[in-house]
Amino acid sequence: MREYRIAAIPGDGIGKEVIPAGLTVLQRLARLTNEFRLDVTTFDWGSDFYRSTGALMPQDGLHTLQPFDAIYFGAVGDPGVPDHVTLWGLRLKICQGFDQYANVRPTRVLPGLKSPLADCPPGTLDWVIVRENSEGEYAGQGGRSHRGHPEEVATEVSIFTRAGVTRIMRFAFALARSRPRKKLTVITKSNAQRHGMVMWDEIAAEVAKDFPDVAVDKELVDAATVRMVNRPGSLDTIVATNLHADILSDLAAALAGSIGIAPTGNVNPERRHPSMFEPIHGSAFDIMGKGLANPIGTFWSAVMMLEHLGEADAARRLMSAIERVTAAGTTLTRDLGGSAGTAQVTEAVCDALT
Ligand code: GGG
Repeated sequence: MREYRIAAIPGDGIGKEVIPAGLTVLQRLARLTNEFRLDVTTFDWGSDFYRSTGALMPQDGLHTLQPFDAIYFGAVGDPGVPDHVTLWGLRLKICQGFDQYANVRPTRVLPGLKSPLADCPPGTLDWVIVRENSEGEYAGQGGRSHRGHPEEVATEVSIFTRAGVTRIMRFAFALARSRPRKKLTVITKSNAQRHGMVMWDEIAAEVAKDFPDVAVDKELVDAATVRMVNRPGSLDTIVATNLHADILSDLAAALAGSIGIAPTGNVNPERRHPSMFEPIHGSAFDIMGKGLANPIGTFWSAVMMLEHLGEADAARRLMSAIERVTAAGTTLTRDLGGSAGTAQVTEAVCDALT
């Protein structure tokens, strides 16, 4: 029996509802397949932990997480704690501390669900967005002077390194190559941002030489939003900076039906550190504690986690169960036009597992 150590970090808000739901589905699947066991340790890190200790996670938190095979994460964000404190204190600390530089965000319209786009037949919107996850606009560099004075100045410095851009570009080209259409769109803002973004374009052209079978094109980030809406079928794999891809992937999720269904993997491709899987949505305090959260993004993230662990068959079975539930259309949460709650969707997906 194969055994995996999973660190579960529900975090804040609806993270505390969707992660237990995801663990229920995962444990049911493990029992059903009878081929692997999940040894789950849950950590109560997040904003409540911050209120009682002054930090979102313990000082030695990364050391604690290092032996795990994967991290299953919920969300961060709390109305009582500044967003930059929660984000940098937990999610980014793990992503950057574990060099999870490839943030993979698949988006497609699941069976039975509808895109808000007028002209989007099934199969048209099927993208994977690769978000550079270690530097760029999230380098954390900058500062403020003359605080509170009319002369106040704040700088937010984006840092792009040749090594950082090359490795994410190689990752994105390889991912594009593994998909049927073998197509990569490189997103920048290299008309206005004339240093780092121009280097992105140059490195993309260099890496492309090693992937002659991948069709590559370039798009400015503003034009990319229009193309996602007007010509969704013209895109397949997309690579973009930390900030650009964060924004594009929220749009992508909405165009696929709801941000509640969208998964992500924060991957350390060299496997020197555990990778982390989470829904892309945040803590959604407005619906917290009501049992209304859509757990599908968290279930789909579990599919990605299983793939990462090498459990391809279990991953396929879980994805099929999710798709059976969306296709039936009878047990959907409110964001998808239904009236079911988290618990009902969880039960429906468990029942659909074969
Ligand atoms: N599960 C994703 C999550 O908690 N996101 C919170 C957030 O504020 N993310 C911003 C970002 O990743 O740039």
